[in-house]
Amino acid sequence: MDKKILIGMIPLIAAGCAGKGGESLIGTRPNILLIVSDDQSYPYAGAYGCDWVRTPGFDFVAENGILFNNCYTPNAKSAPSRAGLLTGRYSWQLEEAGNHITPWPNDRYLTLFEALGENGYRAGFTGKGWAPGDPGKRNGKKRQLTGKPYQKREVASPPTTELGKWDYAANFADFLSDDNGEPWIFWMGIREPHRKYQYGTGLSLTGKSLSDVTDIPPYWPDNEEVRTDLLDFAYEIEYYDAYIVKAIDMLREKGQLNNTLIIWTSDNGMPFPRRKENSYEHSTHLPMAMMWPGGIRKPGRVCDDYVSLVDITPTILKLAGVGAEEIGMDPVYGTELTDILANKPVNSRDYLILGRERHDDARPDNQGYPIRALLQDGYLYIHNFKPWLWPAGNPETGYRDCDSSPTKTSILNLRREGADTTYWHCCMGFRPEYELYYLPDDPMCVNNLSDSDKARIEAMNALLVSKLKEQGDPRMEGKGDIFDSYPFYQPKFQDFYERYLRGEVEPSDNKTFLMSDYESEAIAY
Ligand SMILES: [Ca+2]
Repeated sequence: MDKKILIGMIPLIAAGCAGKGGESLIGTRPNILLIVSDDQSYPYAGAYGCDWVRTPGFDFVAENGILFNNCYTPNAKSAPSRAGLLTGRYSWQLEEAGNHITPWPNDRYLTLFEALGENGYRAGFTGKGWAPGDPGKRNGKKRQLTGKPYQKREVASPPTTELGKWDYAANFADFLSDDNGEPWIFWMGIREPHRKYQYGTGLSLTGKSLSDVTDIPPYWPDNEEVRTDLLDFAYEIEYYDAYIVKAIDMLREKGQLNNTLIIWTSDNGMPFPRRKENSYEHSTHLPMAMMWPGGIRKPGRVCDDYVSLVDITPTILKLAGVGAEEIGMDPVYGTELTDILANKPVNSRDYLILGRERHDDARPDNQGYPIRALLQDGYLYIHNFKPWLWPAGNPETGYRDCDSSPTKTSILNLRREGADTTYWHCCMGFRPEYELYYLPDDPMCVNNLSDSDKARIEAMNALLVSKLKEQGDPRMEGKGDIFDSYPFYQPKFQDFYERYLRGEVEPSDNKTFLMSDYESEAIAY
């Protein structure tokens, strides 16, 4: 059957369902506005009670929809996290696309935007889509994994030197004006609060003071550099929030707000040591809110269920009234959330699976840092498969699995000066093979219970392994190192460690990495 005809029939079927119970949202085909910020951890938004990050836009969406208290990404790094969101699959189910800065496999793993774009939805994006990496080809053509680009509109004079160049709202207006009568799906790829930040602008542009910052974790020094860094991070969130307010106003003016599901989240945790790239609470726990005046029942709710970024694709497919495989995608492994939107009793998954393979070019032999983890009943169990590797990357090449920052510099300098090594050990030092944290008591993940609660580890590990086997995770079959064999998408990343030690590359400071991070002396451990 022609798929376009098939999708055209869905609303009739769905209308029948809705008529009986009045509650089902399946097949109602709303427009979808998916807002994905870059590197924003939970709870850094006003709606979560963080009063030094002011987010009227996010708070509005939460107050008029659902605020999710337990949304996590399986993999706390841009490209693999976005790949999971776009396919409804875990990063270890996506071959090369499960790593960072790699090619997306040609003709494989059709994304939600590609599939819906060919089946009755108009799909587009602005800002950062699936990145960084090479999207590869499908049927010989360069792929558009997040739909058609709308990138023409740029900000004439951004308030700091380090903000993204895109005018998200103006590009979204261009997309809306291309209306062809189909429902649409739009990826608002926010560049903030990715590094780097213009130092001190979080103070100079907002009237805040260093004492406004709360909850400095015990693994960072509480000093002026760290507090300034956090306020700069907050400023970038506040900057992009204003663009979403504009986008929502635009939808209202066009009469489309009522029939648009807004999903607002991030791709991974904040770019600070022991956060982004890891599997800890502030690495993987993300802000999320959804609003849909014409769909979400009983708006103004809070949802405490465990929700994963891989749940977004199956949810949107349900709303579109199509199955993944029916429109050419691979099977999805996320859990669809339409019952949560409809305020129906939810008998959902009571655990979340997290993990990672290779992120940046941070170690010898192009090795990653393999982790799998399970979150259940407030406990976070982490299995570090190779505890003999440097978790943040090798010191002699600057710990490249940890973005450069004033906070990182402060931690590195305190060790070099012999003043304090505690922070360095927590953020850069080796880790045990097993970790266990009870998040309600220990959200910073510093009190490892793995030695005192072996029964819990055993039970959690059994569940984790059984689920990963169901997912076909190569690491469960002793084939996990295949992730280290996938090439980076640009030669400059490949064998970086060896080429640097041989003196074949002269790395210089760039947006993400500073030469001052590189350790010139061996570190006794
Ligand atoms: Ca990111």
